[in-house]
Amino acid sequence: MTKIDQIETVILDIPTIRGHVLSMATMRTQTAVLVTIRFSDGSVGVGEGTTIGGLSYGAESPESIQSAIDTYIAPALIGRDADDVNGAIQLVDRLVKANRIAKTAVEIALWDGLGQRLGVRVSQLFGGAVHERLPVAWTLASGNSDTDIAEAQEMIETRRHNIFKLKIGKRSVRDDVAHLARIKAALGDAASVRVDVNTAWSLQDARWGLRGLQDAGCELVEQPIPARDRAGMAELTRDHQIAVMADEALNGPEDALAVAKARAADVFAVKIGQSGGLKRASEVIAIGQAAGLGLYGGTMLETALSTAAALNLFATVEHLAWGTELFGPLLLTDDILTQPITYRDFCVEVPQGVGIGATLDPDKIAFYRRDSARITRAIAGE
Ligand code: MUC
Ligand code: MG
Repeated sequence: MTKIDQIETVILDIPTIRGHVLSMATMRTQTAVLVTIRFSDGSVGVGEGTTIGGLSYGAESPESIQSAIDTYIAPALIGRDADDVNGAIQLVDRLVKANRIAKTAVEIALWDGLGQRLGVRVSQLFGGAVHERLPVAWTLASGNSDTDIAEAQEMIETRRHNIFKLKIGKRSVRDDVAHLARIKAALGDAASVRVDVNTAWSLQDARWGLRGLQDAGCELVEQPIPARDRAGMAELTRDHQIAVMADEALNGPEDALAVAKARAADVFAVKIGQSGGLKRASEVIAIGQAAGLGLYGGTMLETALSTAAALNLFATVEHLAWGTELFGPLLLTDDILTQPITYRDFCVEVPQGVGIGATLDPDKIAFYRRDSARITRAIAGE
């Protein structure tokens, strides 16, 4: 039996190409928790757990992700059967409440290791890829409408993106609607324009704001109001034609079922980290599909590592009606893989390599690591 021998975590801080202005934080660096699992047969799996803006987006921070893994998840898994990924997921779910991003980082590394040992892509472990490329959005979040328009036009000209998500919610609703309207008018039918409010509006703001966005040609609004206000989300979904997408409201399959039952969204933003891993994300997808909702491949602005993992899962999904936003690596000044993910013709390509298809560049890891690695090891003889 191949065993889980050693689990190592490292925090990486990588600068972004520009300030990324969200309603709750402005990002100038992105921080990823990198997990490396070494197995008794010499195989290795890698994973990543990443959030946005420290503790401003959700309940986990990079530091809490690292400490949850080092203190609770890694000791529970050391010495276990490496191929029993479902057993590991179920054990960790029993021992550790919430902490979905931490669980995801470890789970990705387990799937990656299994794929490496079997010589197959992780998509194969989920039944096989039915897509090799997926549409990919870009987020306009410079904080300035003119800069955003120039950025979008360049993306369209170079055929990198023609779907744009605007980050709004920091300014007044009136100013945000005017910002969207200017951008949509400048881009016209060459682009699909959507917004993400990241929970910043009250229900009152949203009642008015959704009408303005819709009239200006915006196709979709993501999480306009707080995640817990399911009744408010249901009202907005019912009363407006613009598609309403749930993001922060979706923390795993249980939330997915509750949101679907309440008809509290038209679309699910499926994030592997927020779902609690690839397995739980596949369950969120199944619930969305069964409820007849649209699906969107979301991101926590992860590096190419987690992006590769997400691509392996999303490649197996029959229909992602709203495409994906797996552009995380492009927001960073540097790539941590030896072979970057390919973006072309408005799409992102599914990696071809075994496992998640991501080979880390050791020099880049050494350069961006915040401090020395923390390692949990099997004790000899155990
Ligand atoms: C979010 O809330 O969806 C995804 C793209 C982006 O720019 O921010 C993220 C997080
Ligand atoms: Mg969002």
